Amino acid sequence: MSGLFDLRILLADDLAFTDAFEAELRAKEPDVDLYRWPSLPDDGHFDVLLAWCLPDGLGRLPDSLAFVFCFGAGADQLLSDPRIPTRVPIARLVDENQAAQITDYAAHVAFARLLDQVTVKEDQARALWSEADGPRRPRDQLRVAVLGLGHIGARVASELARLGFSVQGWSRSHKSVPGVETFAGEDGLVTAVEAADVLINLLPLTAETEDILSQKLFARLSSGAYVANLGRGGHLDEAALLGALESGRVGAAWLDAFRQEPLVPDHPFWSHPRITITPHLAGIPTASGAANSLADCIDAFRRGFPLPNLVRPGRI
Ligand code: OXD
Repeated sequence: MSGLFDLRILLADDLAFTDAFEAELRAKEPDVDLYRWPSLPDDGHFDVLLAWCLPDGLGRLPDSLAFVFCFGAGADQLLSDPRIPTRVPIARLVDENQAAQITDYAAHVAFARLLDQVTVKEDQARALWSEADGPRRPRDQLRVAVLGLGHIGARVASELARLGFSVQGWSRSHKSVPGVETFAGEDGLVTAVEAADVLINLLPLTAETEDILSQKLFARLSSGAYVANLGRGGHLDEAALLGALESGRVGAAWLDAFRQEPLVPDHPFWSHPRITITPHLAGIPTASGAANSLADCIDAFRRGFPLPNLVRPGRI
C-alpha cells in the first residue's frame, strides 16, 4: 500500500467518472488519490480497483492491489476474471437507492399483470372495446415469486408484500423476509414458483443458477404469467422463453439483462410484441450510495476489519 492516508483508487467504470461521485467520495474520504482509467499513477501502483467489469486494456494488476470494489450489485463478471488474483478480496456495492429503483421496476411488472396490460394493448391495437367481465382480482390474489433474497431481492419481496401482493421468495439457503413465504433448495424452487402470476429473477449468476429460467420452470407458472429477468442474461434459456410466450404459458416478459450486451440488433427479442427490453437500467447505482458503500470498505480496510459485502474473501 502507498501509505496509510494516500490510498490510491483506480476508478475504472464510466458511472464512477462523474464529478458527483468524486465529490461524494472526497467528502467521506478526503485522503484518497483518485485516478480515472486509463490514467494510472506513474509507478503503476494502486491499492483499490473500482470496476463493474475489468477494462480490456488493463493488463497485469499490481502487487499493491488490496481489494477490488465491484461497482454494481452482481459481481459474476469479476469473479470469473482470471486477471484478479484469488488472494485479492472482492467486495460489492450495496446502494439502497439502487435497490429502490429495482423495487419500482418489479412493482411495475406486478401491477402490469394485475391490469392485464398485454391484453389491453393488443385489444387497443385492434380498436376492440372489450368490457370487463367483473371486478379485477385483488392484489392478495396475485402470486408473485421472487428468486433471490439477497439485499435487493429481500427488499423487492418485502415491498411487494407490503403493497398487498401474495409473495413467495426463493433462495439457495433459507432466508426469512417479513411478509413473504420463503423457500429454499431445489424442491423449494418448484413450490415457490407454483402457479405464480409474476416471476421476478434477482439471483446472482453461478453455475447452479445458469439457465434457471427454463422450460421446466415456466411450466409451473400460472397461464399468462409475466416474467422479469433482472438478474443476468445467463439465467435465461432464451429458446424456452420464446416457446413459453408462443404457448401462452408466459404472457409477457420484461428483460433487463442479456447474454451479450448491448443486445445484438437482429436478436428476435427486439421485435417480439410481448417482450419489453430495457438496456440494463433496472437499478443504476447512485453517486451517494456508491460513495457510501466504497467508503465503508475503505474504513474497514484501514482498520484491518473484514470488508463489508464481500463476494470473495481473498487471502489477506
Ligand atoms: C449489476 C448492476 O450488477 O446493474 O448488474 O448493478
